[in-house]
Amino acid sequence: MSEKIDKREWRRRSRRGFLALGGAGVLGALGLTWIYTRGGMGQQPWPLRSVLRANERLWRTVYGPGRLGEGPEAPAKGTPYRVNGDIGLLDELDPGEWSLAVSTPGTGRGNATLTMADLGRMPQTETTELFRCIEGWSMPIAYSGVRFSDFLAATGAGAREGGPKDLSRAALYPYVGFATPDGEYYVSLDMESALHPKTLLATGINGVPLSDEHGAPLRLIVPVKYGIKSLKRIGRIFFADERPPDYWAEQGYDWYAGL
Ligand SMILES: Nc1nc2c(c(=O)[nH]1)N[C@H]1C(S)=C(S)[C@@H](COP(=O)(O)O)O[C@H]1N2
Ligand SMILES: [Mo]
Repeated sequence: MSEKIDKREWRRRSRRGFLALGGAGVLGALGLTWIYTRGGMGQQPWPLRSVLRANERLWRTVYGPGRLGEGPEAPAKGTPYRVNGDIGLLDELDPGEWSLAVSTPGTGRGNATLTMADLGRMPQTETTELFRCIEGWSMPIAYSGVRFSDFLAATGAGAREGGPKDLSRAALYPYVGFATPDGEYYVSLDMESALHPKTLLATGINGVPLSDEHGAPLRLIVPVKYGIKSLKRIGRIFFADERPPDYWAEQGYDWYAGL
């Protein structure tokens, strides 16, 4: 038997609903006020920061080194792609002057000054992936260069102990930092993301060498992270037990920046 609800009952119900909604709104507003008046951890109120931390844990467990599949189709050779960000690129760079400083603390090994010729002798990889910027655009790119994991194997950098070929987790520092030659732009990565097979020290994109504005002669491409981490014009790579400084994390962006 259907219950008959008369008009008065309806009015009562909708009034109750309206009050509940209003109450929820007030609670929501109080909640937001509460969130935004909490102290910061990094530049952010800690309740938000904790959410980012929880997200990071989630990404780490859901996506192992297998995250990202085959990737999109490679764009045709020479396809132009967007330029974004020029921090650390403002000085003229004389390609003949460029070198890469690598430092691994606590060992005699893994400290070196490398040239492009040195990188050219390491195994070369070509791959494609969607490159995503936090500003809300993305584009497929084909990029080539040296896998970061191959770079570690070839140089012995990043390892606390063990031979150059030893890439076991325990032997590696948990963090790696990158900086432009002038030190103006800098990022840091968790070692797991740095070792992703699609994380490259890139020398070319879409079949042509990097232009200056895209970070010549050597840049990072980390497709498991937003574009902020893909530092252009690498001057320095170093390893650490503590999270090295990160330009955008210092501005309050999520440090992990995973996707
Ligand atoms: N040195 C340096 N690297 C940088 C940036 C920057 O400002 N300076 N911007 C980052 C951001 S936010 C993005 S989206 C990508 C863009 O790379 P692209 O210009 O080659 O597309 O570079 C990243 N690497
Ligand atoms: Mo970006």
